[in-house]
Amino acid sequence: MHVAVVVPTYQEAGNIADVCRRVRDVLPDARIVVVDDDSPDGTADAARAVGAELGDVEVVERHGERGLGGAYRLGFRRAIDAGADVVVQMDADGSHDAGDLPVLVAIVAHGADLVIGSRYVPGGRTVDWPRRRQALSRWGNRYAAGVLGLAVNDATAGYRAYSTDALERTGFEQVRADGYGFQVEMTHRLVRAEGKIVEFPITFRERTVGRSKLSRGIVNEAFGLVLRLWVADRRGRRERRRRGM
Ligand SMILES: Nc1nc2c(ncn2[C@@H]2O[C@H](COP(=O)(O)OP(=O)(O)O)[C@@H](O)[C@H]2O)c(=O)[nH]1
Ligand SMILES: [Mg+2]
Repeated sequence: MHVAVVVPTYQEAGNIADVCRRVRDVLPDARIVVVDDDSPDGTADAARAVGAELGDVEVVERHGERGLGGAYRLGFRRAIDAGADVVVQMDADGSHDAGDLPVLVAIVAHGADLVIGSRYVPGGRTVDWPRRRQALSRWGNRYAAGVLGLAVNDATAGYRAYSTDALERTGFEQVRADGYGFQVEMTHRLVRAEGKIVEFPITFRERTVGRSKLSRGIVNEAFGLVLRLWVADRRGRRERRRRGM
């Protein structure tokens, strides 16, 4: 079972070495794919330096482009091309505990299409998040799941593992959404495809180094995206009814 861990980075020079070391400690055979968007703080160089020490760290640099969605699309493709059976996505800032990796991977190995490291199932939590941030994430998730009927508690989560087969079936390269919207749209695609989704409780810790890059604009984009997906679902249902399916 080949595992690749895709880590998108923007301005994470102070974090990237630690996260790569932690991943290597728990999954000695995993490939690490860092996707950096030309961070001015030298994140890519820091990633290459730690890669030289650890081995099997691929540093992919995008120039003149920003955005989490694009970084994931490219990182996933690289991971699949390198032969991964399981593709994990993980933040660089220490919010996601590498200690959870073995169980996330094991759940996929046992047949799940997607396992979400979830803050909003019993046992899951967020630590050191300001109340406002917590409320926004909690209600954003209720809104997305409620409107789209997702039956997933943490559709915006960025700590996940996909089976490569399921990932290919989602057509992830067609997803245009960015930021939290990317996570929601990927979840929506898998739910519609009747994929087997498992939520595993995690503790999400606010970063201690650097700062968040996900802005108000990204949040608003995700709200609009949910409505667009809802409209598309309705259209699809009507179309199928008309064709008598
Ligand atoms: N490649 C790339 N990575 C990004 C971008 N924006 C955020 N990231 C990375 O995505 C992860 C999550 O972003 P972060 O700012 O911590 O979001 P938050 O945890 O929701 O506050 C981190 O590893 C970031 O470095 C981007 O535009 N491009
Ligand atoms: Mg973060």
